[in-house]
Amino acid sequence: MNKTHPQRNGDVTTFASTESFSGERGRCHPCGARTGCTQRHLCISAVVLLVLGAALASGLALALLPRAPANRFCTAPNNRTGFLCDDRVTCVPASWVCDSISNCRNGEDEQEQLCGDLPHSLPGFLVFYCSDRRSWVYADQRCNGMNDCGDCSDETWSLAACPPCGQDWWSCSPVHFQFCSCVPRRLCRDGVQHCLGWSDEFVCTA
Ligand SMILES: [Ca+2]
Ligand SMILES: [Ca+2]
Repeated sequence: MNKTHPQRNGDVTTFASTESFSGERGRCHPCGARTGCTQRHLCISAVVLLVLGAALASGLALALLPRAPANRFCTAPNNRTGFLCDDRVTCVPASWVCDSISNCRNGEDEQEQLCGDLPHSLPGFLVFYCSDRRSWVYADQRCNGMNDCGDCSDETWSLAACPPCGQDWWSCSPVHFQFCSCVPRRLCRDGVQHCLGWSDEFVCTA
C-alpha cells in the first residue's frame, strides 16, 4: 500500500507523455544521442555510396578498355592479307608487322610477343614458306608480282597458287630477277627490255 501508483487520469496523461518521450528517444537509443546517430548513419551511407560508385566506375573502365581481338586476320587495301589492330578497325598489311615501325595506334604490330622469334612468333596466316622451307616471306608478298622468295616459289609455283597476271601486269618471261611471270604494264614501251621476247616493247599495250 505504500507503493504509489498514479491516479487513472494522471496515469494516462503521465504514461502518454512518457511514451512520447521514450519513443522519440528510442529511435536513437541503439546508437546514442540523436545527433550522433544521424551523423553516423550519414557517414555509413556516404561510405556505401562511395564504394558502390567506385565499383561502378571500375566496371565501366574495364568494359571500355580495348581488348585484343581473338582473331587478327583481316584484309588490307589491295586485297592484301592483313593484321588487325586492337581498335578492331585498322588493318595493316602483313609485311608491316615487325618492321620496326608502329602502324597500329598502340604499336601492337611491333610487340615483343609477336616479333620475338620470327617467323614462329607470328600467327600462321601472316607467313608464307618458300619452296626452301628455311625461307619465308610475309603472306601479302605471295602473288604480289615480285620475286620475294628468290626462286619465284611465292609467285609461280603451285605452292603459291597465284591467279594469272592482273590487269596492271603483262604476262611474259621477265628479264629481271625481281619479276617472275608478269611485269608491270607501266614498264611497257618505255624503251627498256623487260621481257625475254621483247613483247613488253612491241606487243604490250599500257
Ligand atoms: Ca609495323
Ligand atoms: Ca612476291
